[in-house]
Amino acid sequence: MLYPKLNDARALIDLSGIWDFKLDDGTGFEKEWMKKPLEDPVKLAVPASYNDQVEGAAFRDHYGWAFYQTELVIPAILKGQRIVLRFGAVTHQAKVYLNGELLCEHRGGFLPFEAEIQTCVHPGKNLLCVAVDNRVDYSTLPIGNEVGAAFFGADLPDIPSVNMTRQKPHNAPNFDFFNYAGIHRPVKIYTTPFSYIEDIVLVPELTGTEALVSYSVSCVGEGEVQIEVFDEDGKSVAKAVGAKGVLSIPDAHLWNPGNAYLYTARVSFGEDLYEEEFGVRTVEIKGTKFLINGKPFYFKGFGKHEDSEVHGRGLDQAMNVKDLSLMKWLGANSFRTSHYPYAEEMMNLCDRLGIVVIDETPAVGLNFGWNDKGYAKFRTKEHHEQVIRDLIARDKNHPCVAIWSIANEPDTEKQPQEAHDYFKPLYDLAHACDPQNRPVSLVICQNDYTRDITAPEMDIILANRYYGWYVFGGDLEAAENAMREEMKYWAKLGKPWMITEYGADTVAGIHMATPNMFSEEYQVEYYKTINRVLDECPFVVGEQTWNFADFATIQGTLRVDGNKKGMFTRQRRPKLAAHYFKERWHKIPDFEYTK
Ligand code: GCB
Repeated sequence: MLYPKLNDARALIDLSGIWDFKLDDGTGFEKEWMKKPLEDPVKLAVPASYNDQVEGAAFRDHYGWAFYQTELVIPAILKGQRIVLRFGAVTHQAKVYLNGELLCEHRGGFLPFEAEIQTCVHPGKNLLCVAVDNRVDYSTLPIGNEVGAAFFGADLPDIPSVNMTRQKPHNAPNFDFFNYAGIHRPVKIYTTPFSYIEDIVLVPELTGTEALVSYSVSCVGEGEVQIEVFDEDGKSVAKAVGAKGVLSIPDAHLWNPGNAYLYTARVSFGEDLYEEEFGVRTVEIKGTKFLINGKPFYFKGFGKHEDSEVHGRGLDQAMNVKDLSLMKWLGANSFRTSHYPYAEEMMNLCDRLGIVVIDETPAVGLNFGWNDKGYAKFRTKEHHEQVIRDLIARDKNHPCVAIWSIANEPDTEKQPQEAHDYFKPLYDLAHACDPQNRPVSLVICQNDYTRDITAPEMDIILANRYYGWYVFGGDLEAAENAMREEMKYWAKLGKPWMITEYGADTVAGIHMATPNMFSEEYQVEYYKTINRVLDECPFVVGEQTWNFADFATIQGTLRVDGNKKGMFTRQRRPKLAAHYFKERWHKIPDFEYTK
């Protein structure tokens, strides 16, 4: 799906701003709130999560639907054009109404969707209403618990003598980040002529210094496709006619981590025009090495969240710029979009700045306790397939994307065969969807790794490990031994391996000469300990710490004002560990760290 852009052929209107908003009291659909202006609405900013914009537990802890409204004025000059209403992301489920009529529905809170509206709008003011549902359960991604405890002990297990009834239904997320909801990314209107460019696929390959870029353009209507590639100086370097073909760029500039170079493919079709940026770079696995442009790459960076004060999970462009600036300051070169696809604006920034991205689906929480039905209880398969298709359709041309992660920490151990039967087809699907055929994997959790038959079938092992925190917390000697022991197992597999999460909750400002857990010194000692083991293993291709910054979570006995494993506070102030990594990562080259 193409990102909406303004150009000679296409108009673009951003509907960001202050909208009317009302939490559903259970009667919203029955009383048809979508048909007339909301009564007594509050004013809310779009895009942003609704939870932290207004005081009160009703907003923070809302369960179910909420209604957004704004007036939509379509300028008369857009007449004669195809007009599309596009949402960057609405979390988790949306029903969109235009002038009281249902226009479209969408499931899944982290990917774009759009609908043509030229036949549903009239001159002057139109009423746009978006109903948003924040409920998570065994059919959604991410997963919400339907029975039993929420993540990290927010609920007690059933005790017969205790009245366990809650007053109100509530979400029980099976994931460790606050279940923010709302219109999280920009809402835009764009136009195209009626014969238009629907999609563009670009696949670069290298032969010596020449880049061969296979392209295909899908269009609707009548016209001829013309494509021309420009370099960063605006010089034309290749062109072709026809919907499919191969473009040759002699002496191509490569897109490299930390040193990005972007070409622009200018595509025209009849009256329509679209410019897609792309990079010439290859990604490939050979033995235990992860190669970018044919050279062994070492990932240095983070698991992140889209999370900031007040905005919640809503697009915060200044924070995105700041985060990538802090990564450069540290000598980091990569991050994972844990635990859902990030905003397109962030992906564009990573392309521009040469940050390597592990692009993850929202499949988090596919795990279970010993006594329940395991995989049989999840109703996610088709939705999971859909998000893989949609994520790759959205991000396929981004040079920053190096790996697709189809899930975070699913249970691959207690029911190994069931896990395999669930994930292997999804792995195959991801490969089939990606025109660039990038490596595909899933992120495994700390468990009895010898029982896991799913991870070894992935292209690269992505592993979250918490020796020294959840396992042997406070005993770094035991943590080091256990980590070293485990790595002997992975050494035999003959695949590249990277640590995608390791970390220790750290409250900024707690200092100790003899470090205890939660102190800034313990976080540093913890990382030094695990890094010692990583540095011994030539098949390790990267280290991504958990987390880039402190972030909001559900309330519970294991979380003190959120998850504190950040290397930065939620306000992006560095903890001691940031200075340790700054020194370490500036010494570790992007390429050929391990021979
Ligand atoms: C994990 C999860 C991540 C949590 C983290 C933690 O393994 O993947 O979502 O936030 O552990 O801090 O416990």
